[in-house]
Amino acid sequence: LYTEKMKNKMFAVPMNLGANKAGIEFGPEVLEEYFPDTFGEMTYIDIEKQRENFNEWSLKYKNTILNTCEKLATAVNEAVRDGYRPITIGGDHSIALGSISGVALEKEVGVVWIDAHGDMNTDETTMSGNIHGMPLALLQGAGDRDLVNCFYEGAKIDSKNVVILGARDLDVKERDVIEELGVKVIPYDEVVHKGLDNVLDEIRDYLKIDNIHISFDVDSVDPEFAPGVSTPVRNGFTPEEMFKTFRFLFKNYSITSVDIVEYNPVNDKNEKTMNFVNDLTEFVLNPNV
Ligand code: 4U7
Ligand code: MN
Ligand code: MN
Ligand code: MN
Repeated sequence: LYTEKMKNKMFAVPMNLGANKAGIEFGPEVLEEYFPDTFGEMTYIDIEKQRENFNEWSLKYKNTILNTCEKLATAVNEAVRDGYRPITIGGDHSIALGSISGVALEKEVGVVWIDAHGDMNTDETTMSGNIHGMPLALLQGAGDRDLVNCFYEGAKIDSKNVVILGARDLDVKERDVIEELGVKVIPYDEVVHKGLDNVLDEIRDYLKIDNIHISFDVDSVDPEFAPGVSTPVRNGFTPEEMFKTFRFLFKNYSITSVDIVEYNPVNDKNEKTMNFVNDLTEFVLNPNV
């Protein structure tokens, strides 16, 4: 057992501006209402609307997102310094800029980014202008300077310590950013062809760093099992595969911190996604590996 028992501290960030779509902001409150035992102790980061420059179409709601990420980073950083494992419940994926910045000031971390998408766009490559498609590039120092300098100046993570797992919807220019930075991508296709066990062994050989932050986007899971997201993409993980992946990561690395993002209750069917997110969060809070 690699991961020591750590006290958890949970943060809720009801942000939807990074996705620019309604629904994701209700994630934390719906989870808290249905599963108070799991989500009853969350500290909410409130979202203070900032004045925006709407001529910057490629960075929608940049100022409000940056302000929120800096508040989250401050809270997460304090939790890490106090010996907690911060768990951030979204909200859209833009908030990972805050959570990871907060951890990275204290510890050198690698990142396993579990997602149907790469989230490696910059303001120059994006086709949507939505910042939730950019956080992983920003954390490596690529993209808008103000966002790159969130919480403290410069890159927060080293590209060689990053793995994107489960991708199946990468934009053409986003691929160039991935290639330039040299980020390892394991598309979901590869999981199918090689088998999950082999892919996980490959990650263990590749990521030569003890501290890992897991950034989990619910849309990594197949929409059959997790329809409650804003940007569903077919052919993704089964819930069983995701539990196996989490068990593997907790067993082999020191998991400093976790994000669980992009759950959208408005798009859910039969509460499938909500139940899955609760089960996964329960594992994260009490990982019996
Ligand atoms: B998520 C997209 F164009 N790549 O940049 C973009 F396909 O956090 C999607 O992974 C981004 O859900 C998805 O807008 C961001 C699009
Ligand atoms: Mn994402
Ligand atoms: Mn995604
Ligand atoms: Mn999404």
